[in-house]
Amino acid sequence: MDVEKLIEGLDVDVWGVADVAEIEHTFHETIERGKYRRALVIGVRLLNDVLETIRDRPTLLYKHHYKTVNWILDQTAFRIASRIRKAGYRALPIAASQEVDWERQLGHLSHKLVGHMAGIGWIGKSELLIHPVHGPRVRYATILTDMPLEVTGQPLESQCGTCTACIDACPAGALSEEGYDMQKCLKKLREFASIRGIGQLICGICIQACPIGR
Ligand code: B12
Ligand code: SF4
Ligand code: SF4
Repeated sequence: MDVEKLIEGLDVDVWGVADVAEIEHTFHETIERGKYRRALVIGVRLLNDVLETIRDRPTLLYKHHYKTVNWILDQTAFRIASRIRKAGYRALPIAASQEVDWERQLGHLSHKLVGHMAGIGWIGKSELLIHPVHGPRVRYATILTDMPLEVTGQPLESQCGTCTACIDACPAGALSEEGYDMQKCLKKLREFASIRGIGQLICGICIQACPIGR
């Protein structure tokens, strides 16, 4: 079975397949080594109109959109995993947004890393996965499987060039040409989470600032 068949009729805007052998050393210890061969990453595009409501802080509309897209991704990953299971293979869906190590701020695996290795995009100066068409305006989930899916691509070179829009826009000073300062970003996100009705570690300013995909 190919990926087109697995995602038929589902809300998937972007997808790619990476070789697990190259990245499984980065997975959380709950994921058994050698059990899976492929990582199928799926992406759902965010809506411009929602992102345009973000100026200097996350809005309630963005918070709801974030939750809705995560829910769609998790449902879709489950449905794909079920199709894989019915075809006789293993499948482990990894949530769009779930932390497993709060001290180090880690998920079970990095969707950005899977996407990067599958050739979906590059890691931009914002530290986000930048798709050549949709930019950072895509959220992701991953399905691990032993189904022998074809690996889709090679990591893309950065095409950020001289752009510094995300660096200039970040209210925490967390972005620079030298890299991303997670502690500064996290501090700002905690501040935003305390705004009435937000309650989530979200921001969206570096997504909204990127000219790619706007
Ligand atoms: C914890 C978490 C956070 C934390 C910590 C962020 C961080 N950088 O680690 C906090 C709360 C601060 C945060 C903030 C945000 N997050 Co967040 N977050 C996550 C989460 C749940 C886990 C990330 C994780 O495990 N990071 C650990 C580090 C080690 O990995 P990484 O940076 O993802 O990947 C790098 C390393 O793996 C490294 N690497 C390590 N080993 C190797 C080996 C090889 C061979 C290579 C090449 C690379 C490599 O390269 C990778 C690429 O940079 C993911 C969902 C997920 N499971 O992926 C979402 C996720 C990364 N967040 C996302 C988003 C959008 C945000 C925010 C914009 C908030 C918002 N939604 O409004 C900000 C953006 C911050 C920024 N500029 O990066 C999206 C990114 C989408 C995209 N297009 O890139 C994700 C993927 C969620 C999703 N379902 O789409 N996040
Ligand atoms: S999520 Fe907000 S605080 Fe964090 S890097 Fe992006 S713009 Fe800066
Ligand atoms: S805003 Fe510019 S520098 Fe930042 S990720 Fe997008 S293209 Fe790259």
